[in-house]
Amino acid sequence: MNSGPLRRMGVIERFAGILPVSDKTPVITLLEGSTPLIEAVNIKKSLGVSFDIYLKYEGMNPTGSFKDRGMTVAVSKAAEKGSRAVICASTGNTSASASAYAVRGGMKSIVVIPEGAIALGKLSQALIHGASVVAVKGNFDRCLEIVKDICENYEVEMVNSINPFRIEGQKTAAYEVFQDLGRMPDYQFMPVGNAGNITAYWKGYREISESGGCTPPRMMGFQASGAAPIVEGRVFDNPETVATAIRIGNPASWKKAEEARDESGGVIESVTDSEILSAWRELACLEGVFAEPASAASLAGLKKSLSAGDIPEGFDGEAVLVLTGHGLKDPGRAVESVDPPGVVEADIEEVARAAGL
Ligand code: AN7
Repeated sequence: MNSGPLRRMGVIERFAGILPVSDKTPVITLLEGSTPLIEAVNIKKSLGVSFDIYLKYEGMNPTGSFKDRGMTVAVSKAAEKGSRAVICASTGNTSASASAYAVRGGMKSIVVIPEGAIALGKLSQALIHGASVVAVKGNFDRCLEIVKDICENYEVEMVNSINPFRIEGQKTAAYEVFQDLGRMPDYQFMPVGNAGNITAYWKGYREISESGGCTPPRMMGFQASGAAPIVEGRVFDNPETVATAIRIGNPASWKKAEEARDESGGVIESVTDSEILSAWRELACLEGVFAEPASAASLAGLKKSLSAGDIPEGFDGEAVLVLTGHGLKDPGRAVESVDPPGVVEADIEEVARAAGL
């Protein structure tokens, strides 16, 4: 047994060799990355499949989502060039991450969010970190247009995923999956919103495959059916879904997501809100993993692919489901979706009876 404490590394330190950083880059980190890859034995059993399913639990990042991987690189590069402020449009998680990393880097952060459309946990993070939070009477897509315009006119660094450093940081998740499995998975299922993450994973897997000669996974991306621009090939002017994280009608990395799909032999499909919510409950009740609703689009997508026959009968390889954000981001929805707890007198017998003992 190792007697010393295990020292945790952030993404930049762990993956310096594959990131656009140098000795001159100040490392702004909260020790993100190195998230668990959890084998989903109960889901495997309940689906009755012969392949192995792994959950890449990105909710275990410092601010509770995968955004931290890209944010450490984007904010460190902004610090390297002397930026004083960062800005993003966000459905919530990017704003939480940007505001936390800006604090670490001694920068101001500005987050532009759609009014009333982000989960409370995410809003609370941006606010407590001291970001300038601006709620716009419009959806995410409008927020992103405004942020792009602001960046052309003011001295402020854009940290949405159109910032290439975000993609570089996020690709490290593909390296972790590869290292933890000891091989490439055959399929990867994940939610798609602005499509930065599928772009980033594909970049990571492609790099690994080019240097090692192994076949990268099929990228299986899933949008919510009320916000499915890539699936339907049209901008959604009024995207709607319970999965507010992916309530996006005009994804910034649309073309790159299509490339990831086509080059990997994957699909980008849609899943309904009710499919998302039942997958979300299964993750919690079968595996003990509490992810946010948008994350559950990956399991909903796996179930859809199985019933569509997109996975060959008897396939016995490996599938990774990316769980992009933590369930505690949106506790209100969890409480709403189940029966409230029973209330009894403070009496041992009443408590035991109510508990079904
Ligand atoms: C939990 O925070 O777009 O396809 O502004 O928070 O890379 O956009 C969040 C997106 C999936 C989709 N799961 O990722 C934002 C934002 C969760 C998310 C996505 C998001 P992309």
